[in-house]
Amino acid sequence: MKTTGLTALGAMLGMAVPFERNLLPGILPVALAQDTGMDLMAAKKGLVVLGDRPLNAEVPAHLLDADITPYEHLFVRMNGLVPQTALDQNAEGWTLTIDGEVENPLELTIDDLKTRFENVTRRLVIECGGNGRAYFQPGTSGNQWTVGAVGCPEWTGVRLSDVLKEAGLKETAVYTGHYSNDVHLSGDEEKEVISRGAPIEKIMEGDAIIAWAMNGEALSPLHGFPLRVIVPGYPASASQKYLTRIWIRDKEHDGAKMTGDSYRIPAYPVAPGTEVPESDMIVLTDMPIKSIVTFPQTGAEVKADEQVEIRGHAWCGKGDVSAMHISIDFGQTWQEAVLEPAVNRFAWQRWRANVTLPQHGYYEIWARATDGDGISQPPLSPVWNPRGYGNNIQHRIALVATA
Ligand SMILES: Nc1nc2c(c(=O)[nH]1)N[C@H]1C(S)=C(S)[C@@H](COP(=O)(O)O)O[C@H]1N2
Ligand SMILES: [Mo]
Repeated sequence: MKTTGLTALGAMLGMAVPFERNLLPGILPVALAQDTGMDLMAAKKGLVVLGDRPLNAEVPAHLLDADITPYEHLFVRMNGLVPQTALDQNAEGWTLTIDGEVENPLELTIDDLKTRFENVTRRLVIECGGNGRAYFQPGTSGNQWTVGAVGCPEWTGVRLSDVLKEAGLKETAVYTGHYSNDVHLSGDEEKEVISRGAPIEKIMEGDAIIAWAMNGEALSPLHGFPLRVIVPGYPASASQKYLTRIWIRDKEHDGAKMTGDSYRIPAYPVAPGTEVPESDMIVLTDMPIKSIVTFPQTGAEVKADEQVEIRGHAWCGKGDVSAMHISIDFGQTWQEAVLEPAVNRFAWQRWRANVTLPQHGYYEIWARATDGDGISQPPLSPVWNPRGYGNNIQHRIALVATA
């Protein structure tokens, strides 16, 4: 067989493809059809699938009512394909490498992590940087997430800061770079799917963890089996699943989806639709203050003149929600909700309010959280950015009051 001068497709298949010019873009050769992880969605309940290649699915607001988001109601965001090791739930020989700007590079087994470092269990919000993208005008490319690319499961693992202390950070250490073994959509094993990171300062605050369990069970194939990072407060793209390596960098990490306009926003506010030069784009870090109404379900019927409980969650990338308000009159007046304290830093906070709708008819509940700096969620989409990140527009639900 002649294997020289192959096209990219030929190289992938390992042989010439004589009629390649007839293959329309988007038609994947059967021989390359991979498992996209779609059958794993059977155990998810009520999610809205935005795409199957890569697999992306969000959660309707009313299914996010639990304090601890259960497996079946956690959103899924894949940039590539679920790796075979995860599909097989095979962690045999899995190691995590810590290298780069460290005194003692480490190669740790999962057992090493479990036994050599203090184990911690924390409720930590993960929210996709693009959650809310669907509300930007003009629209921006990417998954059209509405409100449900967020969740707050309970994670068990070790502090990433403890592991980095053991590795001994050099003076030159400034950023982490996260790696995994998921497969690029092209099937090309050489191509990185995603490799993002966080400033060392953020990691050394001690909130970021390397987790092996979610809600008391081993991580699932969709959520990073056998190890993942959780960098709470940051867009969840920093929370690498299927973690194999953390490369300590001497500069801002420049792995896949760290550069260009991926997870980056303009350094200054721009008018909607503006083309922003790459040099003026900066990495998206703390996610903005946000809240969600999880009960009642939008469209629910309630009785006029009777008290109804409205509830949901509030969270903030800086970790401090200071107040929660709701309005039943399209934002004319606001009532303060009762805001419960967080069980730990970066867990979402339950809020509740009782309202009485004065007469029969159509109402909306608008929800607005305020962060520790006094910054509240806007009633309209916040500052537009080319890729539609960080939209913390107030969540609204509809209620019908019957006489
Ligand atoms: N290895 C790997 N890690 C990843 C991703 C990915 O595609 N591959 N997606 C990231 C993004 S963009 C998000 S929003 C979260 C989603 O986490 P979840 O699927 O567990 O909800 O994982 C992050 N970690
Ligand atoms: Mo994401």
